[in-house]
Amino acid sequence: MTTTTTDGPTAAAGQVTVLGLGDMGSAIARTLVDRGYRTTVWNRTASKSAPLVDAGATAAATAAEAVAASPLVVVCLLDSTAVDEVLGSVDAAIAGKVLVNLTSGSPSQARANERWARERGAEYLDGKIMRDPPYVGTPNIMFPFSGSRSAFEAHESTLQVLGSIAYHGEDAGLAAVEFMAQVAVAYELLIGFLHALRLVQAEGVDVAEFAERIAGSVVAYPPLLLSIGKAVKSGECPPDLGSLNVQAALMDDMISHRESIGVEAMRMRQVKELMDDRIAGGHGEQGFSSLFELLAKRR
Ligand code: FVH
Repeated sequence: MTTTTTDGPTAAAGQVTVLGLGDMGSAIARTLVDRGYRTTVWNRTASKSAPLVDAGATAAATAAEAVAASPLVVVCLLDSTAVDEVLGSVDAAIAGKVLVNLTSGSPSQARANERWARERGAEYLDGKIMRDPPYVGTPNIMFPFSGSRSAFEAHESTLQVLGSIAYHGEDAGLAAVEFMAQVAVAYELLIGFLHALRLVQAEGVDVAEFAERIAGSVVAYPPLLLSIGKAVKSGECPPDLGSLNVQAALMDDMISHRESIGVEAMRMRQVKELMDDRIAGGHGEQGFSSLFELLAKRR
């Protein structure tokens, strides 16, 4: 995987089309206009192109007309259903273009889009967006890409204008794999955090002050994440937060404490069940990382 960060203003900027002018598509188009790209825009609700036209973009009447205007076509729509509808209306006009789809979606949708583009003589890059619209055009937003390597290399300097970028490989689904996994970690962490807030609030502790303390203690997590990654890769799972035997002894207290103050304990019960399963299998001396072994069969 290669990672690069945002460039400064581009002197000899090219032509780019942006399909989709929601919050994110508009931020992308605005950034391209500001960096000197001749930018053609299209949106289902045509009125959303007005601010961009005022800024210097050209509005096209149809998606196919917009695609015809530029060698590089960036798509940023709500979801894969919208992408299918818009690309369906573009169809053969995509021939000879590089199609960059930044719409959130699954690896299989990305691979299907790659086939769709290839069958029509276009190159395909799938990209995902790892932060909010205000960060577009800064190094503080990450865009993982996958798909055509030649398309990525040819348009790398333009893609860098949008933020920090990383190329994950020729399999078009890999950017979505990265996106789905990163988003999953965020949601798992945040739902755990919300449970903890509920817990401290039920005990009369100030939630905002607790949040400040947690913000301070999460700096200890990166080394733990790295060691768990190594443990899972090697299959050797030494004690990390202690052995599972020691960790499991705490779980009943964690669960009964939550239940006694009316806080939902489902997630802690799930963790305990996994620990008990590993211990019953003779792995009680291993660490938390060894729960990984149980996660595939529970799909
Ligand atoms: N906004 C964010 O913070 C997040 C950050 C992380 C990545 N996401 C993804 O970016 C994609 C676009 O999100 P968005 O914020 O621009 O979304 P909206 O502002 O709701 O705009 C949606 C655009 O999609 C168009 N659209 C929807 N359905 C259709 C359709 N059937 N045919 C044609 N266009 C369609 C919509 O058009 P209109 O309603 O204005 O006519 C907007 O252009 C998304 O994948 C996020 O997950 C953003």
